Amino acid sequence: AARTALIAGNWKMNTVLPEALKLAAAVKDASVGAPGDVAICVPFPFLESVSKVLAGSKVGLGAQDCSEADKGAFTGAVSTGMLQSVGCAYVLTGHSERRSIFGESDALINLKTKKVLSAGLKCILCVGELKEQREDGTTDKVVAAQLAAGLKDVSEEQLGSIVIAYEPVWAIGTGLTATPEQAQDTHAAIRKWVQGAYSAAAADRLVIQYGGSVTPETVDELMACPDIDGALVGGASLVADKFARIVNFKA
Ligand code: G2H
Repeated sequence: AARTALIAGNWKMNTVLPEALKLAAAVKDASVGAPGDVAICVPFPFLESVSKVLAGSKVGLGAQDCSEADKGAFTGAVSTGMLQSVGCAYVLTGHSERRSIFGESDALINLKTKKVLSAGLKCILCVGELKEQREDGTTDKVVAAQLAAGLKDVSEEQLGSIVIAYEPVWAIGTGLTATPEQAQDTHAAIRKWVQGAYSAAAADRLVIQYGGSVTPETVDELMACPDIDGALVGGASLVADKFARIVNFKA
């Protein structure tokens, strides 16, 4: 399928402003000849200034979370309207750290996902199984349930603004990467689920990223898999030369 790859960096809760500006400028330079699309999901306070650094480049700006509400008395929360007004194009939802550390339920993730879509932003919806679930052989079932819940009431048209990030929880920040075969198998299962829930055309268009300890050493073989269309990169996205190599993957 003629899908455009998306390599996205997820900086998580890292950097202070001067570092963020320097790193964003490096990503901008490194992405000039990149084979696919590139985005960076940066901490809220740096969105506006990073957006200025990225102006005129192919690098999209992303946020790591958003509120499920539009506005009002929600101390500490950040709305999709705010994100849009500072130049965001992408928002992550359902990251495993939001699920496990912040206790976000599938129902809340669905509300946030729909809020991102109704704001006209692109949503990177993250799914993935725990180590025990991989060992029990329930990966496909767990991921299907996360997809069904996360995409509840999302139309086929809206699905065009969704990217799925498959991130096996046991591979996140651990240095353990799923083998290309393990990742490919789960990506194929995700595409098959989308085919059943939506259509063959929707499944064919869907960009599915792999996430979990992606490095310059592992990116090429992952990207060579037929159903792996990109990467969501945490740790290695904080190191300018590593991320530069990842965005310039060779498939
Ligand atoms: C998975 C990934 C980015 P890392 O969370 O979302 O992080 O590449 O550090 O495993």
